[in-house]
Amino acid sequence: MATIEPTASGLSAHSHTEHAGTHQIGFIRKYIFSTDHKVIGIQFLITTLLMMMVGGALALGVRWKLAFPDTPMPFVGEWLFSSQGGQITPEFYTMLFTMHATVMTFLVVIPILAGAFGNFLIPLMIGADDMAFPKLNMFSYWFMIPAIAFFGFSMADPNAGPAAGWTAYPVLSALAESAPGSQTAQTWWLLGLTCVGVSSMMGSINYLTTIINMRAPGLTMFRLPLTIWAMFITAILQAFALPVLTAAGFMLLADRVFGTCFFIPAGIVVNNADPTVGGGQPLLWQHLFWFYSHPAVYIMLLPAMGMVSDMLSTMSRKPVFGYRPMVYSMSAIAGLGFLVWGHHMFTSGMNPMIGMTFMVSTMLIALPSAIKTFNWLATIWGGKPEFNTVFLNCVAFVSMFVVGGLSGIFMASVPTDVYFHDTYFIVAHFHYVLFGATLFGVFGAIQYWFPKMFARKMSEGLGQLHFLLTFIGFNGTFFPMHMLGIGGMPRRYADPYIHPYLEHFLPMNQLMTYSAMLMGFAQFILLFNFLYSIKFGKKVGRNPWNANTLEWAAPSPPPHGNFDVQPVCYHGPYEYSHPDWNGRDYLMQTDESMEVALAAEAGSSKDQEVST
Ligand code: HEM
Ligand SMILES: [Cu+2]
Repeated sequence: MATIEPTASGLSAHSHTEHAGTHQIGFIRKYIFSTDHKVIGIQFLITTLLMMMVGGALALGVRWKLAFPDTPMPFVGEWLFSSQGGQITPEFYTMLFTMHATVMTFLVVIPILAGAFGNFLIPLMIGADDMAFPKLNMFSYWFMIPAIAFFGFSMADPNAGPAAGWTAYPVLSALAESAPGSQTAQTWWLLGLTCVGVSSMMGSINYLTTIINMRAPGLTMFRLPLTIWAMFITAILQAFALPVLTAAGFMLLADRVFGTCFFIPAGIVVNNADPTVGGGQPLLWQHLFWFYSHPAVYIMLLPAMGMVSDMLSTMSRKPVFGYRPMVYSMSAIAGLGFLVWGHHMFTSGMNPMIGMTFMVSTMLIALPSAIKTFNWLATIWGGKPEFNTVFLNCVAFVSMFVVGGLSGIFMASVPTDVYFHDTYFIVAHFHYVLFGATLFGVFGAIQYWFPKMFARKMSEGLGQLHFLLTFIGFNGTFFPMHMLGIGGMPRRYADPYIHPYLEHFLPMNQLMTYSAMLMGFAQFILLFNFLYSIKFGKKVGRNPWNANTLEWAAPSPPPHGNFDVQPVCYHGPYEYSHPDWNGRDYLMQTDESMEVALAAEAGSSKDQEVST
């Protein structure tokens, strides 16, 4: 694409020297302890995709127990539970759901959005040569490794893994005697959580500084693509909410290790141990945990919302409908997100007046969420979408988000939540938002930005096959959970069928498990497609989607320092299909006008296209 003249401006000289420099540094500095945001982004991406497989395997363990409670677990059952005839024990089941949620939340969804895509995209989309603090960036990736190790130790603990769920409510999580896994496993778990927290914190400071300070000339805040707005707002959420969780995690660690009693009340007796001295407040943990973890659900969603907005616009060849309302509604979601944490605690015995306040503030979030949904639909409406993998995944994002958002409103309302709380209804809800929305957005984003990472496209056929199987498997697994929840099936029970009123749910649970297996299998297609296409995908140039944002003006893959010419930004990111245009339907942010763009295109030498 010849939209930039390869004149030697100040930056191009600078980036060429840097580029030359990278050839001299060795393999280890270049690919392992790299400070290049793109390498770090790809490191995050590959690590999180592998963690997704781990988290998926743990989930299949949970599903196995619920569908075939009396059958030995395949592959590992005989080895792990030889004394139980190969059947999953209740302690192991508890570890499975705790670690599944932990891995998926802290090692997959959060780092794949902020870590992988945030890192890869932010400097490229704002026309910068790297992050503001490249070394900090490198540390933010390397802090994930002890996190993975600590969570791994926690899982492999001989006393059974952590037993308190991903929410780690005390006193279960605070008293070592309270459950087999609450001994050392829970301590490892808290250390893992701390490392994840430090990693994210370093990332968020870096993102904020980079976006505020390093935008290309002409790239005003209201010319930023929505992906960057979303990353920016997410980084603010992280910077303000995360310290609360990290501090709470330290306090809980102190309760376990140094005998403090922040969360332990007096006089509790568990497993015949001496009564606790206490004086602390278990509810304090719930407040601190959810003060972070409600905003965290937006940390797990907003970046995907931003990326989907950009992808839908490009794929539909239309501007995003209502750009500024999109920015304002993301800000509103984030701002309100700090006021609603109590909706996770309606059944904790809180004063009904407070419950009412949290209920109203939670319902208010539905407004900006609805604005975004209608804007996505209006973006597609009247466009000329190509039904490719990217588009299909984005449409799945929007529709699954609607399902998840609507079940959220049921739970936001105190009278219904008192019934639904801790049933499978809530499990349905958060999987629709976290998997149905976020991960479909991520699958689209992988396909969409892959050509920038590796100068090749991923296979479209495999991409659509992966989408189709995942979509069917996903809905087969999670939709019935609404019915189980309404039917009163509690979450986190190793053997729900001891209650006769749940026996008739067994066949439905089996259907869900078969669907989950299908979905798990489909992820191998994604992994194969990803790895295969790095080497054998179809070669493409700088801008294979005819998109407008700055990253598509850089060479593919971008060298160290990113751009061959300092990008200058002339307008917003969504200039598509203007009725007055002839010749082509998009105008890149670096194109001064359509005339200049077409002239540059005509004057470009062919080898420039190929050399990218
Ligand atoms: C319209 C938007 C939403 C509303 C009204 C809403 C409402 C709620 C409520 C009231 C609960 C607590 C239910 C209970 O404990 O009984 C809840 C739980 C949850 N929500 Fe949402 N939600 C919304 C969007 C989201 C989004 C966007 C995500 C993630 C991306 C999300 C993830 C979760 C998770 C993970 C839980 C469960 C936490 C747990 O107990 O393990 N929600 N939601
Ligand atoms: Cu919440």
